[in-house]
Amino acid sequence: MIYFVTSNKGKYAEAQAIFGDIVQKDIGYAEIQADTLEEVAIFGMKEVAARLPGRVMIEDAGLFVEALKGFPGVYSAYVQKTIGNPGLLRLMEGQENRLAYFKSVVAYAEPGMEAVMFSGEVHGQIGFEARGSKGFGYDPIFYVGEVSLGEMEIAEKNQISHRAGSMRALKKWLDRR
Ligand code: ITT
Repeated sequence: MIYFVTSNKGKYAEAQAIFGDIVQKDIGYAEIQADTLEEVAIFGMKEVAARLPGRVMIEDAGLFVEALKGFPGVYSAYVQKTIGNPGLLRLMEGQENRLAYFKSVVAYAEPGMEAVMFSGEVHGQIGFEARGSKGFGYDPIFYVGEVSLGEMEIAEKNQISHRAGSMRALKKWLDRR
């Protein structure tokens, strides 16, 4: 049994669709201010592994907008909480370059081993309006082709998403051992 330490139900639902038998643990951990998702994940994993001996995984994700030089990136959670999707759409007003990507970094550890990490990305565009009420976070304003992630069922999002990429890579690694 693997514990997925996250406060985010949407993330958990997506991961569960890939792994099956995982358990959500909403115990929180310190997310340091760092330049990369990898650093945030490594640091978080140290704390989580110490507090929860067993098979554990955590995941850190971010939205990187090209016209905003990668913002909100590692600050995605804070930006979502403060200005939210309407605020990000406002920042993008008048911007022709809508290119953006999501990145996910998952870290996994079990007692007696170094943590391993896997990442995934999905490239798309920031739309001009929010669409759809499925998913969570930035999903309604992130479009792949004509469709926003907020309009996709989990199964559809999991065909293309950053999280599906990182989690499938971890699953493959676990299955091959
Ligand atoms: P944790 O407890 O797992 O940290 P979190 O929601 O804080 O949950 P992150 O720090 O990894 O997760 O996420 C950063 C922000 O990006 C946060 O506001 C998320 O809602 C958003 N986000 C992450 N993955 C997303 C996705 O697949 N679709 C839309 N928004 C996403």
